[in-house]
Amino acid sequence: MPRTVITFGTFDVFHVGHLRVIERAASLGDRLVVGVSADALNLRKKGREPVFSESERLEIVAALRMVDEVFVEESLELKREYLERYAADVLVMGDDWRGKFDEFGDICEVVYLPRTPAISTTALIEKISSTG
Ligand code: C2G
Repeated sequence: MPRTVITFGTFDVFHVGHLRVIERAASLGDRLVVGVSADALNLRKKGREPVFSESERLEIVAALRMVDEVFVEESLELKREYLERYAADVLVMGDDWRGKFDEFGDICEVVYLPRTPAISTTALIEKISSTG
């Protein structure tokens, strides 16, 4: 049986920290499914609109060679449903989410990977805005 890995994220202003977590997630199994946060979910979570729209972010993530399937994550509350729908064997998240998804350990393995230091969408937005 192929091992399915699933991960979630906004992946706004796609950067190398995003790429690395996706690469490392893919290396943990045979098939990688990525849930990309809906614009509305992002607004609720972070209080701002993403720079790139949901369909643009989905298109970018889907184009990566290690990604097999993408879908829109509509709500954080639906995580169990998504894990079941995609028959996930492993849930991977960056360690900023450490402990937050442990409850799903009954249906899959839950792995938190270290974040890539010193890069974030917020820092990039600030850097770009301050570049005159
Ligand atoms: N990430 C990372 N290193 C960074 C920045 C991000 O490893 N320097 C990881 C995060 O830990 C996460 C993924 O990249 O696993 C996507 O990050 P975000 O786009 O910030 O995702 P987030 O808004 O946290 O959405 O259901 C969970 C949410 O949808 C996660």
